[in-house]
Amino acid sequence: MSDFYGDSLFVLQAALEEMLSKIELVRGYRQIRGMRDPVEHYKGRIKTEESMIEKLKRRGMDITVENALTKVHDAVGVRIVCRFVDDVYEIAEMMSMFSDLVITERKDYIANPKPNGYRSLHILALLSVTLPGETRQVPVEIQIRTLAQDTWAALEHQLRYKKDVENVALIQKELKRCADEIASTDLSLQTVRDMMGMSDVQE
Ligand code: 0O2
Repeated sequence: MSDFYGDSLFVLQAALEEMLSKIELVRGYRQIRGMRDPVEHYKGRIKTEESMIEKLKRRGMDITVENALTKVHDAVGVRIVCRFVDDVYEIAEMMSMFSDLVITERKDYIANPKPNGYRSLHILALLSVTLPGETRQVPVEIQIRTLAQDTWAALEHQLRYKKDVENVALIQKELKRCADEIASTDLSLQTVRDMMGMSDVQE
């Protein structure tokens, strides 16, 4: 990946490590207060060179590292998967409390799903990465969603890149139906959890 990102790869890696450690901090902080761990799992990645170049081209931008790090916001991305919808917003709230992570944009595709049914909360932020003698502002994207939303997104993502799939229109329609059912079931599960008095109990 250093072919495209060059020396900046080092900074992106530092930013990714920092983001993953912030997620662990949030979990630990809640744990010592006896609060439920809302994070089912999480992962992070540096956008591949191919994917970054494709995105720059799609947006009609020059293929430069400068553009990749300033105009595209997800060179560094983390995805946090939660069990319940309210966990998504709780984690978002806690991630926004770090003074070295400044939120620049919030895209709530749970409240406002994409036409294909995609649901997820996206937070774009600038992370201050401190290096010897300098501090860099690195754009990062935080995607937060429920387990069911994540399963849906992974399947839909595969459809995009899979070639020779028959009945694409039918599959898309079915995916949209699943997305709506998931939204409804996610809320029902949350209601059941609350009825059980488990909204903030450590398991
Ligand atoms: P990858 O391979 O996951 O990194 P744009 O990509 O320009 O349309 P923008 O402005 O960067 O969109 O932000 P947006 O739409 O919020 O999407 C950013 C990322 O969210 C995408 O990154 C996907 O990871 C995810 N995403 C957004 N919409 C969908 C969707 O309909 N289905 C799925 N499965 N994922 C989605 P990339 O760069 O597209 O891809």
